[in-house]
Amino acid sequence: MAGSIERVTRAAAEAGLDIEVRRMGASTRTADEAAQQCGCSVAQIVKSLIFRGESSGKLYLFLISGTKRLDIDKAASVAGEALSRAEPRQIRDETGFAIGGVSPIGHLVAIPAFADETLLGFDRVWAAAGAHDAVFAAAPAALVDAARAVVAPLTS
Ligand code: 5CA
Repeated sequence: MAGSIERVTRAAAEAGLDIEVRRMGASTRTADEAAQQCGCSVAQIVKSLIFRGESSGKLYLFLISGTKRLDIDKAASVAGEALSRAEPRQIRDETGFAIGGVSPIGHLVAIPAFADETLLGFDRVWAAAGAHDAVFAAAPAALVDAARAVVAPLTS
């Protein structure tokens, strides 16, 4: 998607987050693939999961470690409504990113964001940068701030 990596870079700069986007030249679509390319543990990969509010139709972003599963009840509790998986088309229209490259920052539309508290236990994490082979590293607290994410327990 044209301009999506630039959108991530700009959002980071606006948030005061110093990042270097790396194009790996191989797929980083899944947490396992991203970890392989980054040479880090799967746990240090940040998954940017998009769900849709069943009442409002609005999207929500949940940031969790690559080895964790989102607890849908905990996610619904912080969102304040029941959630279901978002359609790829709505994800693309509102984030500006295709699935596999959804970044925690730089969305086209403001999306309420939440981060699992276990992410803060790492020195450094890696997240998608808007394309299926693009990633950036950050300190988790700085990434959570840049994403304006509310920290909560989101995994089991
Ligand atoms: N680039 C990597 C990590 S840096 C990445 O984006 N991983 S991810 O986990 O955040 O994004 C993949 C996620 O997209 C999957 O975990 C899954 O929850 C979601 N996904 C995959 N296929 C679909 C689909 N058809 N509809 C909605 N969500 C999907």
